[in-house]
Amino acid sequence: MPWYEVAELVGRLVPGLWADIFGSVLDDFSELQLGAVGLAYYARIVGDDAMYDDARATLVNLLEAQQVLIRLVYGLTADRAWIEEVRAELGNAKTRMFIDALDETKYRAAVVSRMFSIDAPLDDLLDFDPGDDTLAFVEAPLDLPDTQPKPLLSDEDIAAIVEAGLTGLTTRAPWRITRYRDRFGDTYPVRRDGDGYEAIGTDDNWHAVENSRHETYYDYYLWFEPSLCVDSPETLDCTWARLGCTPADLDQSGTADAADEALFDAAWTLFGENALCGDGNDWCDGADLDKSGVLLPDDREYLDAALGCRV
Ligand SMILES: [Ca+2]
Ligand SMILES: [Ca+2]
Repeated sequence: MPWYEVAELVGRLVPGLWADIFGSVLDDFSELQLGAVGLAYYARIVGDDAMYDDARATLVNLLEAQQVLIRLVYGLTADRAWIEEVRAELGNAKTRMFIDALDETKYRAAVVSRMFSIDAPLDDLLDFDPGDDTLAFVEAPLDLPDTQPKPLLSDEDIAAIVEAGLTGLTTRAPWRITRYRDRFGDTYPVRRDGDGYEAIGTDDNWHAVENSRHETYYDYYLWFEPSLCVDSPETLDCTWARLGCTPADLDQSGTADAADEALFDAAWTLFGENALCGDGNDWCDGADLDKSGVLLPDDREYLDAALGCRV
């Protein structure tokens, strides 16, 4: 019996446990994959063809195994009774994360595949929606209003948070608890002080610490996809992105906005789709945004994408 049939059998016997373990396995696969990707890039940089071939072959094997797992889980999640059992054991939020992680894994596998000319179905790229979501997340702080100080914690709150954190370490890193107790015993290195806190520094003295108003951002792949622009331009064409949004700012106001859209529309009406543009007509009054020599729908799509962009 092949290993994946054993995996499916176990999945049917203990759905909740299996889904929980599978989440960790997917994560481990991603780490291994990134290791192979890093090595392949390194080999390419230093010009070591043999190392590159080995790293790429490893990547192919990892991706194939991962694809088998992904197909297997999609098969199981399509079974309503199975997913209900998982939900009963893991709860709604964790089950949702499990399903979302599948799509994300499939997407990242497709991107990595295409970086190294390994076949991956176009559908698996999900129209780059996960990448767009990440970019929106990264750009969101630009519109973040002034933040307020966090609600202050009492000494009892602090004690509860630290103890809960220590309890969470018991199975994976018990030595960290020992080190904590050796240094602090049953006390805590942070305490309330008026409208802020005090914390013990490396000098073992208490120091004032302001109540944070920081927001935290973490756990995302920053610009995971753009190497495709170079390694697989047929997958991700960055020709337009390279232009930046300067050409879309037709009135040179510093922002691509509705005023530029109005100028574009006027030029589109005057010259018409498929009009020839060049120096003679000032590139169709600027509407031939990529100066391709022709006024095409992709000029309009570029303008639409650029709206709101600051030059
Ligand atoms: Ca403008
Ligand atoms: Ca054009």
